[in-house]
Amino acid sequence: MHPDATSVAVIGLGYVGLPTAIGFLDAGFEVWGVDVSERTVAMVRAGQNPTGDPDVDDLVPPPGTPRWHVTTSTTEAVPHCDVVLVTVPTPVTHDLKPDLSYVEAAGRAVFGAVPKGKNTVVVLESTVYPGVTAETWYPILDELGLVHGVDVTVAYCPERFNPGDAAHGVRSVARVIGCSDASVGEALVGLYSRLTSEDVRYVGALEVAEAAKVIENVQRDLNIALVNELARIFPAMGVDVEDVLSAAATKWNFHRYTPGVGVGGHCIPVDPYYMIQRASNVGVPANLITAARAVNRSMPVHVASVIRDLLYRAGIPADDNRVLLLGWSYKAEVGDPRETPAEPLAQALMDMGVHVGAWDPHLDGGFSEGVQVHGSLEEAEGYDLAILVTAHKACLEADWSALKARMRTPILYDGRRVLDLDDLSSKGWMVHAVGRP
Ligand code: SAJ
Repeated sequence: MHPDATSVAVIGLGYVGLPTAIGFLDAGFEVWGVDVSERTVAMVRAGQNPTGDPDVDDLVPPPGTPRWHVTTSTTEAVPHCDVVLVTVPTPVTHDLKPDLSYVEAAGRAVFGAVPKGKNTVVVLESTVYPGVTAETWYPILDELGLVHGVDVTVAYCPERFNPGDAAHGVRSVARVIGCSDASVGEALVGLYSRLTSEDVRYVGALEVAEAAKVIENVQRDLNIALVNELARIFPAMGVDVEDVLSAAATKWNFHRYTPGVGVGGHCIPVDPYYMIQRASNVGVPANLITAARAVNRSMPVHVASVIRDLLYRAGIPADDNRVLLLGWSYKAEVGDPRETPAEPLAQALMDMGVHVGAWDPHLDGGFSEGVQVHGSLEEAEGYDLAILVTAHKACLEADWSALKARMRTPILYDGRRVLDLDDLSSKGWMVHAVGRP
């Protein structure tokens, strides 16, 4: 790879790929954006944002922007580029096994298009477990008769994108690079250093960079699981977990996390399964990682049972419970229902015969079957309990007095520990919260 590479292809124009492509364009590169979706390509070509991330709305280049090409054809884009970045999904299957089909398909399309002898550098950015890049892509190189280091060099640079957090966009986040060829690794340091103002370093083998990204999110899942487990223990002792966490947080190296109705998104609840799979492959149990996943996955059903009990103790007839979910998206200020805890929470309530309504100002769709969706909070009335599921600013700033007036019974459950319960109690709400006695 020429140290002064000037052209970059980005395969997959989703919530990571599109900002990455735009970032390299702004950094002065010739950029080819590729996506299999005609709809995505058409929207991007028209200067529109096909992702759910509002931070991208104003960033998509208008039609006719120089050095900016968007196509559905990998074959068309790759020959123009010194470096190809692959930012495709790496979800887990219904039985929680890693789904590497997108990585495989993208690799096959890219390697099938690299010019012989050009040593195109192909970088996987999607989150995978250690070993995936080599195990998935090297066999394709052999199959296509490509020589590593002559026709193509493979590298790994995990995306560290934080949806809804402009402060940690692609141009302001540290990166690590793994590659079997140190000179290519160092050349990629130069390339990514033109993208981001933060630290970029070559960390050695592919597996080191792959493992770093996975454990970043595994650690986060474990930390959240700890506070969620404490949120079940302390109320049973008559103690509010938030009081305990506030006290503990006075210690200089206590890292505070917040208990909630559950852990959603395409990163935190997913990446640990990659690590579990890899540990299983090498015959070493991942007991703690597995247990943390079980704790976080249990929260929505736990909260549903707490809510059912609250309704029972309030004397609401068991065959006529109505619960309103405030927020559905997995994360505040983001319109993304993937792995949202709202789904199992709503399902558990509906399985108990509860009528479930939902309102999320950031989502037009993605709600579970059977949930009554409200386009505006003003439409919601006659409920017995409202639960804050997603800490959207619009939820926090809702007209709580007006909502209370429309409730059949004014019971409020703060599922994210972000509300001023004393203030709401003074407004006549019967307040409860996760982790509170
Ligand atoms: N959550 C809690 N308690 C917490 C923190 C989060 O219950 O203390 C829940 C959230 O409500 C959400 C889920 O966990 O349902 C995930 O939240 P997140 O803040 O981790 O957001 P993500 O999933 O968008 O994670 C991304 C990740 N970024 C990358 O993978 C590049 C993660 O590594 C970042 O640490 C995280 O953003 C971030 O810092 O916000």
